[in-house]
Amino acid sequence: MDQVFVYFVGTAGSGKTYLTKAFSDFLDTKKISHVIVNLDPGAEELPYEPDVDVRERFTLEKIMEEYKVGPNGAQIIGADLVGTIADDLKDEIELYDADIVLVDTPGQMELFTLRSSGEIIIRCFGNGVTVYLFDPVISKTPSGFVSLVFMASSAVFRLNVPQVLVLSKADVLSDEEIERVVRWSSDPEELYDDLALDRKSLSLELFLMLKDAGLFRPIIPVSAVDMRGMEDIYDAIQEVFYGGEDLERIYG
Ligand SMILES: Nc1nc2c(ncn2[C@@H]2O[C@H](COP(=O)(O)OP(=O)(O)OP(=O)(O)O)[C@@H](O)[C@H]2O)c(=O)[nH]1
Ligand SMILES: [Mg+2]
Repeated sequence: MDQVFVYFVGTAGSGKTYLTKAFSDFLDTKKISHVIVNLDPGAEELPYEPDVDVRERFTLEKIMEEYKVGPNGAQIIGADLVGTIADDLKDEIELYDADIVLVDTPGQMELFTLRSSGEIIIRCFGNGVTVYLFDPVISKTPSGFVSLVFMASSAVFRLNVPQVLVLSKADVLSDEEIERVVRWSSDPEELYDDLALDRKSLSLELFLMLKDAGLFRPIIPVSAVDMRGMEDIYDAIQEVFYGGEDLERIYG
């Protein structure tokens, strides 16, 4: 059975690192072998122990010193450098012979999705799915939610791998807010109706097209604090690769 690579992608601070940790804990309880790869050279403290860590090769701090650039320039150089060591990272990952590889991507999603490194990594590693995190605070307004749908769609266009949508840090939202976001994600017409009149420069047809293209999909509320949604992420990944067949049975 081929390894499955799961990339946690989302805007800065959306909860990628903590969700990586939470999902890893969940896989532990299911006794599914997995490794964690940290691709963020700027990560300071991580809540998990990475098995493969890009910081062993370079850190943001060292890049700033060596290239005499500020933190933003260093992020860009760091993202490009990650692409150059894709083969080495893959070799290191293979030593573990794990069934699932969780990949925690760098802070700013555009560095991973829009620069070439993300695509290089994903092509090199193979068999990937992205878990795209919707920031809860941005997601609660209709215009914020629409904006995140476009960003998530850009990741699909760019990386060309299946995507699972999750509503991150659901514990900070009320049940009503969560239900509303979930309804928007499955019913573009309701989202369109909830958009303020002055924001309706986007046509309903555009939303419906996105839905037809599979870019509007039911979102999974998740939380690294109360662990909700882990089983749902797992099921969604299985659905992508095995049409719903249980990974435990396949690997067992
Ligand atoms: N309430 C709540 N807070 C969370 C959750 N997940 C993460 N956080 C908090 O949100 C902040 C950012 O979480 P990270 O997981 O570091 O987010 P990230 O996307 O990896 O951030 P960058 O890599 O810096 O872009 C941290 O202070 C976490 O404690 C969650 O499920 N619930
Ligand atoms: Mg992080």
